[in-house]
Amino acid sequence: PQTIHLSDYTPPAYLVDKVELTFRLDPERTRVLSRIAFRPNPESREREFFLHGEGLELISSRIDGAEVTPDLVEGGLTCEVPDAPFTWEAEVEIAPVRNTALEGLYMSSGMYCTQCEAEGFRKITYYPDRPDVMAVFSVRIEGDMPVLLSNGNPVSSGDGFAEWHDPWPKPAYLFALVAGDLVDHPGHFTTRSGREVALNIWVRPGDEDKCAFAMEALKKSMTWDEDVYGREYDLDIFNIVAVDDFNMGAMENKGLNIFNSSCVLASPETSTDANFERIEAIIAHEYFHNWTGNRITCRDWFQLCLKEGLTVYRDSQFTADMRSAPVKRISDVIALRARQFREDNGPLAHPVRPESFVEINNFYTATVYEKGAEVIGMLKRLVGDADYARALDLYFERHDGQACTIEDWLAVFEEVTGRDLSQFKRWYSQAGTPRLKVTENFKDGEYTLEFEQKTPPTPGQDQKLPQVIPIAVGLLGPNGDEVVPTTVLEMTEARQSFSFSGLAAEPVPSILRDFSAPVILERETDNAERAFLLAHDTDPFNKWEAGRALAREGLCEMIVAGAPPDAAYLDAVQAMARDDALDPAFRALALGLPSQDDMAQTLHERGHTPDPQAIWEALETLRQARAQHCQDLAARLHAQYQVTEPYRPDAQQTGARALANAALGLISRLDGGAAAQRQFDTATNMTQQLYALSCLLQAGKGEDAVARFYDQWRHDRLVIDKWFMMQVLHAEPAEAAATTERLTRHSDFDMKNPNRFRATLGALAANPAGFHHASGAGYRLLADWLIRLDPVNPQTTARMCSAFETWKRYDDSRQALVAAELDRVLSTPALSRDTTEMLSRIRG
Ligand code: DPP
Ligand code: ZN
Repeated sequence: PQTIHLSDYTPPAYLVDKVELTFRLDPERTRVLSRIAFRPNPESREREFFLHGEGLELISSRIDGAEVTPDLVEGGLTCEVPDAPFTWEAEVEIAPVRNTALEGLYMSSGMYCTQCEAEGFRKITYYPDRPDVMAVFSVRIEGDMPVLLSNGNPVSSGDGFAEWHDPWPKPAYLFALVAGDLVDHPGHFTTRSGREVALNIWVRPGDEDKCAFAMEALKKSMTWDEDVYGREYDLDIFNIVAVDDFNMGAMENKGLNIFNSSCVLASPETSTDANFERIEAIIAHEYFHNWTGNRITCRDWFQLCLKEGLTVYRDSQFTADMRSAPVKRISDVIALRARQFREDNGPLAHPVRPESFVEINNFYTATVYEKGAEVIGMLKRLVGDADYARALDLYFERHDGQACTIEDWLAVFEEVTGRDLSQFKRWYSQAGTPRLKVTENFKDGEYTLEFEQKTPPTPGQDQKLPQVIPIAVGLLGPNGDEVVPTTVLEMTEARQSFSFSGLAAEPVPSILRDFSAPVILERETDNAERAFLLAHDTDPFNKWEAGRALAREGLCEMIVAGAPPDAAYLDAVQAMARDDALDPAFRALALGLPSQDDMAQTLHERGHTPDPQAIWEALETLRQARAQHCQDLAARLHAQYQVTEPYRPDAQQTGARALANAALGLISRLDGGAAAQRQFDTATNMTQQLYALSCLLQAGKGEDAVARFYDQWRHDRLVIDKWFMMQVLHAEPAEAAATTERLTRHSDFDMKNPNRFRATLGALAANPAGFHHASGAGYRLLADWLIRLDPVNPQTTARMCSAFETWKRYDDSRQALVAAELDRVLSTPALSRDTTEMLSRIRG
């Protein structure tokens, strides 16, 4: 397959002024008629006329009304065209019902829907399917479905047809069409300049009672974007549709967002608090794309972080404002380390703005999204809130209606602040997580921190240059008082010192507050100091971080040296959990332990070969010790934080339930599951029910609950996904592969549904001791399923390959087992471009 390079970018040869599409819907033979006004691009000297197209049957084509016979070539067609503006017309036939890849126009539970990002529109008709070609679309849909939707505003509709017009020029990846037997949850919003907007959430009949929360989240998002970024909505109608079969979480199509039903449908009985929070964030994310993504889009797919990094950053600000900022920050860092640091330290490492790809779908990654958002957070910290706001205003004003680059983005910051951001730009071009080593020195009242930064080599990048690192630091005095409040040090050199003078005694530093940069901090310190910071740090992130470090050090000692659980950690965590002045949500997070994968990363980082079984056992031992140590406290917390008011998925109740559940986790280690069984039997919401189920599975007492859970929820696809997932996640290491295999034979298992596939095989990858079991059964089972799914749905298959990305951390025997599986999948005839690229990069 062909590799595409950023450096090869050239502007499009032809621009599009206007697109008119007619769809005659039919599951096997949908006809798509296109009428497209082209003109030569004055900015390009290229005159070859090329249209992308994949899997299309061309019925007829005309230029300015005259029949033509184009050359059908690999990936599209070419044709002789006039050296002046002209009209292209084509009729093609496609078969949505046979489209299992879920890209382009496909069918899901009897409805038609589309997914065009990144390159799905070329599966609908011939078109210059690249984001820098923006055009105004009019769409006519013909079909015997009650609801017919497309982008923009409704123009007219009647028996078996509907017409839509989108006045805002857009790239083809934002095109959408939905047709089906859907019911509407309506709403309404008045923008601050007085535009009346009809809001709708469209779902399959039976799901209409699960839309209210998403509707409220949408209204909050619309208000927030006006208040915080000054951005108003720009059409008369905003539609959201829930679809059961969807490769991603959701898609920001102009005026017609399409959502994976798991990211929009919510009710207390069927959704956990975590589901509610995620739905609120994704509704916001897709809505915010209307400005950061749609009105201003990307010039090419290498610039994906321009819209995704910024939009993730915006949705994290939104969640911080709606809920608790510290809790959001801590949760984001946990996720960043789990997914992005893991990616950045393995064979799939790539810059926030990649320089080449084979299949762009493989670059919707934690690096582009989450590290891309971190880069924006750093930029804001460096320039300050006021200049950030000015730069964003200039960005929207200057680039509205354009397809832009990272250079355009940084230029508005340079202009507003007068700063030179050329060194900062390395965050976009250098892959890998910088290691930040710090040493300290105290003499005559002067305290000096010396930092050294180093980024390890990553594929294709041996040498790294120093990056700009904003390091937020505060200093605490020996009695725990803060003697120097948070200050942002701006590190630009490979090695650099910063001094604080006039200190009465040697302070304790709190470094990288609020996780001010996505780096790995390396500092020699001891558990006494970590316990001191856990008790006294005023920065909530670093307070949590201190507890996390204590746990991690204790676990390392247990795994590497066979030490018993660390008493200092047990005391410190108990003192923290007991402190009712602290936010319950924070305490629940601080009661969390590093994940198995986190420990494997840490051990590998320190030169040890991680043993997944030993990591699992150490975590089990520590959990058991903690349960014993906190026995009375756990019973008190579980009782005290029961919510008695009617269910609300807000930060306050969510925090209380999280702490009560954490306490139940401790209790279940000692009572053989009795309390968990009571909670399971009496639960009034999914947060309680699912957590109780997980405790029962953990205690080896899940059999009855698993059966009852299935009977209760067999009619609800999204809840049954949880049922599949829980059993795999909590299977003992030696049984995980067999449990997964058994579930793939269950009549409700359906590999064509990405949610179900991920709930089952993805859960195996998320059970590290099971997946990496020395028998190799986990590797073999996943490889079998990659081979099966690849011809059906390459995108979801390719995503799942990252389960193998850490394989070189492990021992020779595991490496040999993985290598054999990777080679077996790679040698499968007709393996997709998506999966081939992923596995070749992982294989190395
Ligand atoms: N739908 C995906 C997202 O919103 C891709 N744009 O991030
Ligand atoms: Zn996005």
